[in-house]
Amino acid sequence: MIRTLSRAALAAASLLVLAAPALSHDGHDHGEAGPVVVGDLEISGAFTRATLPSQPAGGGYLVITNTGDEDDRLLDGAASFAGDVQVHEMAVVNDVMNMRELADGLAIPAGETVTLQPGGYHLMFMGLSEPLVEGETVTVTLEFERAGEVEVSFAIAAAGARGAPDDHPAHGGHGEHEDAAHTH
Ligand SMILES: [Cu+2]
Repeated sequence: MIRTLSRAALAAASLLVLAAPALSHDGHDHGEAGPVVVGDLEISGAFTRATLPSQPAGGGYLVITNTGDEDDRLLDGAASFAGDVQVHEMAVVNDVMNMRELADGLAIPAGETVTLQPGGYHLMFMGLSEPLVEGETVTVTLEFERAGEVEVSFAIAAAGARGAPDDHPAHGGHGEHEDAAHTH
C-alpha cells in the first residue's frame, strides 16, 4: 500500500516533542529508549517493573498514539525473556477486579492515544525465564495489525513503580494484582 510518509513523519515528529517529557521516575533513566515510530504509530514511555524470582509474570506498560487515519490494533508480542507476551485488560468479574487476555488484541483508533498502565490495559510477560532487574532494560517485539512489527525497549523500574494503588510484589492470593494473579 502507498502511504503519505511525509505527512506521517511530520505528525510523528511533532508528537515526539510533546511526548518526550511525559514520563519520569526516580533516576534510572539511562537505559530508557526514546519514542519509537512505526508506520502511523508512535510509542513512548515503555516500562516494566522489577520482579521477584518467584514471580512468574510481569506487566508491561506503554503509550501508543495513532497519528494516522486508519485504526490499528495491537495483536501480540514476543520477548526472549518470557515464554509468551499477551495483551491484557482489567475487568470486574464477580465483584473482583481481575485481568484477562484480549484474544483479538487492543484497538488503537485513528487519531487517538491508548495508554497501557498499571490497573488498566497492559502487556503481560508470561513465563519469565529470569527475574526483571531494576535499572536494566528488556526488548519486546510488538505486532500491530497495520503497522507491523516493532522492537521496543522497556526500562525496568522498581517493583511497584509509578503509583498503582494495588501495586506491590505479592505472591498471589488476591486477584487484583496483575503480576501475581497468573497461573497459566
Ligand atoms: Cu495481565
